[in-house]
Amino acid sequence: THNPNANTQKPKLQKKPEFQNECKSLLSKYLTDDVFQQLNGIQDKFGYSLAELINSGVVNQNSSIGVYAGSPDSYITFAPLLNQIIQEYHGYDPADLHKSDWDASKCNFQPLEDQYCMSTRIRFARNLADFPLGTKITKEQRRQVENIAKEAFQKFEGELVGTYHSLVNMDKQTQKQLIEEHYLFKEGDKYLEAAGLNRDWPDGRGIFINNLKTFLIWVNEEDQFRVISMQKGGDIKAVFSRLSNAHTIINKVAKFAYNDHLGAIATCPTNIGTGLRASIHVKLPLLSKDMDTLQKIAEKNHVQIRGIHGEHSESEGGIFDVSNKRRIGFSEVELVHDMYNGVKEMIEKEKELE
Ligand code: ADP
Ligand code: CIR
Repeated sequence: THNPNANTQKPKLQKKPEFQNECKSLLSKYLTDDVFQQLNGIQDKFGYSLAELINSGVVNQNSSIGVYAGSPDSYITFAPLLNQIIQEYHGYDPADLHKSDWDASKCNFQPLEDQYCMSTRIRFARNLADFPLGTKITKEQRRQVENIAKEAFQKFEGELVGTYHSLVNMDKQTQKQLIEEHYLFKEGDKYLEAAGLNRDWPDGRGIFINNLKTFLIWVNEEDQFRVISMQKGGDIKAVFSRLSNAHTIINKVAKFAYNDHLGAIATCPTNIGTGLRASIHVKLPLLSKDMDTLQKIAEKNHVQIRGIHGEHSESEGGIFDVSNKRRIGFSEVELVHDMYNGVKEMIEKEKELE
């Protein structure tokens, strides 16, 4: 079925798109007349154009970022726009080098209290080298990615052993329940839709779930791989250790798009580098009545506040998803510390109000 908002832009735009006054996206800030003139009409190595790169932020004027890459090469071809977005979001410069450190023994902090911490989740995003990203991938290539993923999952051992569930074969009730329980990605995201990321849905999409339901891999959603470790409570070190182990293993069985400057390549520039988002669902019923203070603590600690059902959702019952905002320029261990520091300070503030 044809969707009018899907990414069917022509390679060259007639004129620079307009942004409403209320539009606060980084796209609207950095797509100046000069940048537009420079990039309009050119394409990356996979044929991805500026029109495609920016469509989501043009269609969805309430975007916070507004762009999605089409391939690893988009970051080079469209650098005059993307470098500025990356600089503002992560504080990362074009000459900086990516850092990585998965040593879980460096997370030597006390588990945060389960009374406040409902659950902890850490994920990283990856995409295969030699393929376009999900925005530009063909149906056939998407199926190839899924097959590579399924073969890789066969090699998991111990705690990571589990089952792959294709979305094509999943009944609606199971899908709904997995989404509500925070395991599965949602369906019909309008930002992804406008970027062409929902084409051929649900073909080629699915989720791997280990037997203990503590380790998951999303296949062919916004990124080709989202590798996730999660469990109830606030034991960040346990969640990180499991993910670190999985990271070692999955790198042996799949070749991911990566370079020394950008680290792991992601579809959204917010996810380049480590691709790591460490979050806690933290319960702050009193502090939630003072959002200014909560936001101040978040900014100071470089953490982002999301609602209970993920990005662009609302909080319920004073529970927030608090996660590291930056994903590059700092190692995995350091970014987990950002999240820890932010959540810890929020809990301390909550206790003062009790
Ligand atoms: P991501 O950026 O990792 O894709 P989203 O914001 O889209 O994350 O959220 C994906 C799902 O993960 C949602 O259901 C969200 O509620 C869930 N989630 C995120 N953090 C946690 C957490 N700490 N505990 C439980 N579920 C979580
Ligand atoms: C937006 O621009 O709002 C969406 N395309 C989502 C951006 C990713 N959000 C984030 O902060 N990591």
